[in-house]
Amino acid sequence: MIYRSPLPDVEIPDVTLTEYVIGGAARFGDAPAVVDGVTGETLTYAGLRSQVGSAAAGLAAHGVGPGDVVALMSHNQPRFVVALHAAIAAGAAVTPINPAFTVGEIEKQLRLSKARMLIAAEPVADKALAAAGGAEVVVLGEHDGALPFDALLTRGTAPRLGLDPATAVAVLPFSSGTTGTPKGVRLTHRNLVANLAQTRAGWRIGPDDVQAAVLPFFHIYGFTIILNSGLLGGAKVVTLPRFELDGYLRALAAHRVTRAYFAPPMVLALATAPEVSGHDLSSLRFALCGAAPLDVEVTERAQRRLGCLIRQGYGMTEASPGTHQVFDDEFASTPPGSVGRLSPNTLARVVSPGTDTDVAPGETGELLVRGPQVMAGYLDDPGATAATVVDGWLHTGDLVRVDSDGVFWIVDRLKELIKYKGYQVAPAELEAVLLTHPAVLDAAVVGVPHPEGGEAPKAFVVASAPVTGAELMAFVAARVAPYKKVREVEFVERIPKSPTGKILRRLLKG
Ligand code: 4UV
Repeated sequence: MIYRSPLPDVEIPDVTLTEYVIGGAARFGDAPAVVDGVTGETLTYAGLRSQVGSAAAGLAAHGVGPGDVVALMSHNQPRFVVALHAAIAAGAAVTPINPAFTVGEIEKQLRLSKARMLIAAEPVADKALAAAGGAEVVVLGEHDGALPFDALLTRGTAPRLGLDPATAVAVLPFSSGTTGTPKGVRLTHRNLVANLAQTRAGWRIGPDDVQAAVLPFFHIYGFTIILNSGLLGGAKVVTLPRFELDGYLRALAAHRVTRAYFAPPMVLALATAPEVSGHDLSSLRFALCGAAPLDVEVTERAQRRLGCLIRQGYGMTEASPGTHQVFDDEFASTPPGSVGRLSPNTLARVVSPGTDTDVAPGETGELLVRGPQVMAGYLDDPGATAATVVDGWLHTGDLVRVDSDGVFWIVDRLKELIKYKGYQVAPAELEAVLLTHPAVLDAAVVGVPHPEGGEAPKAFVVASAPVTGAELMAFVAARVAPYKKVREVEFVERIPKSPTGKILRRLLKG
């Protein structure tokens, strides 16, 4: 049983990501493209196009070209956008790094991605320099020991490269997928162009739109759905470096934001905070929440306060990310709590987990998706790729059901991935850290409910020497970004495992 989109297939232009996203920027001229919601610094479409061209020429003159990987580590700001598209226009693949990472985590991503250059925001330049190894550090601003990004701006224009959009990797975000530690996700130009074209079929984003961009561009939701969809449509994208309720509400009102994008903790804050009523949010006509489950009752409370419907988005890094959409034309009629219907050019199956057998319509099963947005594969990991994309079908690791209108509902997560505030936390990564502690003989990490994060990591530990839970939590916290912290420890006699040594996480979740 194969499910299809209600929309006809769309044509996918045979161009690079940057050509697609800002190739038409000339049409929007001096209209604002990206505005820093804190400083007010504004990059117009004409300015974006010319800065991307000259920085791409500078990067090319500096030796960056096809086959290279450039790492980009920054909060949301207009310079992120210039650096991103300049590196892509120079022919490189960009691997985005979370600026909250520790030096050890940055080193690891640089090593795995084989990045030759690390472009970093000024506030995280010291970490970048400490982690860089053989990679050259370029700073968005100025910082001792790093090449200023502006020094790369030349009078030239982007080189003509003849890249094949179908095979050249444009972006290399990291995701743990259904199992194991984070892996580079090879997203080609075609994957990303396809997802933008698919998304555009369901959403009319135009020059009159203003998109609030607080969710990070280094994550695929911020990257494709907020930033690049906005630029493709000619909208104004207003960047904020982090979510802080009052500043966020002020930005929504001051910029007359029309389209807002949330992760569940933001909706929770909006549902409960009295401040919301003090701001004029009458410009809002679309609000989307995704990246983790969202409670329907919380949704209803938040949308009453906002005066705007909130619907859910769903996708995953490995699908560039969108596979489903609540279309603009069906926004009000799509039930809250669902993730809408299939995007164009996308097929889905719902199977009994671990088998290739379709479940009956309306029954719960694992979602498999297929379409031009599905990744080319994991970097240097053919085993994980073969286990995740089988005969072209991406195994999402999510349990879903489909109703008789073709509307999908995410029911549960089958895969081991933990989502803290929508951010990926890979249990295998935390287990590896715990196992380096001298008093830890064995460890397993699972997600448990958490009031702010939705869920958070809890460690089950077999100790070989006296140690406290607080000591182990501090040990992990010193080595990982704050959102990955282990927030609970339970000591056990042994970790339940299958005969092949696989941790039986469901037993630990209770
Ligand atoms: O790989 P990733 O970190 O990717 C994402 C992508 C999020 C979005 C959000 C809005 C969109 O419109 C869109 O296209 C993509 O988070 O994590 C993927 C996993 O996150 C869970 C699910 O387990 C995915 O496999 N997830 C994402 N959205 C939802 C969700 C949701 N609405 N409800 C429940 N779980």
